Amino acid sequence: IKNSSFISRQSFPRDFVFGAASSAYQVEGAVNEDGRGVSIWDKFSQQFGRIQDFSNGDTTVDQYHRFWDDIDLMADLGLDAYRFSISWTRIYPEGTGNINWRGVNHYNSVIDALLDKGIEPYVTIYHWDLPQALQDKYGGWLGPEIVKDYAAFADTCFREFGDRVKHWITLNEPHSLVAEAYGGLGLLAPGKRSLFKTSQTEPYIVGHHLLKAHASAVDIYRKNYKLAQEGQIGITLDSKWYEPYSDTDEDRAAVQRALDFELGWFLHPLVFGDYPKSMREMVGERLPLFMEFANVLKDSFDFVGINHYTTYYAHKSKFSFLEELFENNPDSQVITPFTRNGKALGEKAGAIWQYVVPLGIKSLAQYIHQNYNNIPIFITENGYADTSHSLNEALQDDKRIHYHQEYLFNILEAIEDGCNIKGYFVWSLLDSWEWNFGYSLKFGLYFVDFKDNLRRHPRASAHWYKAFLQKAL
Ligand code: GBH
Repeated sequence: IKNSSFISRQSFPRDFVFGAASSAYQVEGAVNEDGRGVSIWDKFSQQFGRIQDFSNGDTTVDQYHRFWDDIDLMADLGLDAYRFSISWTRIYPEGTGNINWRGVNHYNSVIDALLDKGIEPYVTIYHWDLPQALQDKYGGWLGPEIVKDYAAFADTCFREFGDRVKHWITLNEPHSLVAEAYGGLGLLAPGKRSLFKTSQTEPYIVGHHLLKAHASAVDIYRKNYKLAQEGQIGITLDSKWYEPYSDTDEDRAAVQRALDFELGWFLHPLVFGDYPKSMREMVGERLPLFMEFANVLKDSFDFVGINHYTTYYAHKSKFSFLEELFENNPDSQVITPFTRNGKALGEKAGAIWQYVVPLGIKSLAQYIHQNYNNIPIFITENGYADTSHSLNEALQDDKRIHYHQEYLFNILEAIEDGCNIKGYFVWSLLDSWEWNFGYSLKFGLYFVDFKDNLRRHPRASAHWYKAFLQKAL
């Protein structure tokens, strides 16, 4: 295969999984229904100035009520799998305590409806919507108590849904949380405590608790459920790819540090039982130790999900005010500019943070292949942001089609090079609520008309994905 426009699912290994992804707070709406409790995003989105268009997820695309119709859309596309997340506060409105059975019933219905159409549920246990009660009680992810509370929630998910869910994802993008909720500009909930200064310690404490929570859940799954339920469990990590800003050893080392402080922060402990060496050296005693827990942590996954959207430059830097912007961690002594001499590595997408660099996904896959024992990975998110609001311009999304074709082509090349990639999930099935960007960014294969009863309209990219997935008879 020499050309990206000729690839289809037939070009991929037979058991390769194709799907689409979403998360609870971004698509469900119905925030006050059936006993759901308040999450940190309910509260954060009401704070003035947090969300670009002053919106929130109270209704969003109403998938809570419309999942039957949305699952029909998925079946029509020919998806093998749907990745969605469980809202913690629908199961435990206060984070702990008594189970809210109406919440459990809801996800039972979603899972059964998917299986009924032959679509496999890939379930994210936690996609950022922490119970506000736990934030208030002990600072949420900052408190060591979170580890056992999260593990108890995960345990309940395994017990109630694990007879039918065979792919579990413990956490979505712990790096985004440490970098953007507790570091950078604090754009994600709960928003770092000081607007003007990033804490020198909090991102590392939060990261440590996220890793311990993940490994505790995997431990419970393996000890109490895996034998009977025969499922697989992993975690979803986010990573960009980086190119050196200049052709120097210093900037090549900056690329390595950028990857260590993004992918390695979480992947290194999971594969090797400790943080990357560069983090130990540069963060010093502010980086917590795992002690005996290293044994629980090491190999605590059957697969790793990778969310990948874009590629930046990496540039060696001791200090720049830019470090406070976006998500650069000052301890890494790297800044990651989008451009060099005014030129980016690829065409700009609709989001300020996204450039189209398809080779990046192949380079990232090869890097994981070479440095992390060729562990099995799923691309659990990959998608193209645009900002089109009118129905007519929105539906002709040729740039999104091009993006997916080129990224899939590079994934195929990576597989042919021996990378262990098992599946691909488009972000996203529908336009949805994009966190701090509100409704201003759109990723959907389907356009959602917020002015006309949330009607779903297939974009050209939905037709393209359907044709791509059509099985030859
Ligand atoms: C994913 O995060 C999330 O898992 C998903 O929920 C989300 O909808 C999807 O991406 C699309 O955004 O320019 O400083 O504002 C991907 C990680 C987090 C990367 C937000 C870009 C914005 C940085 N993204 N970040 S900034």
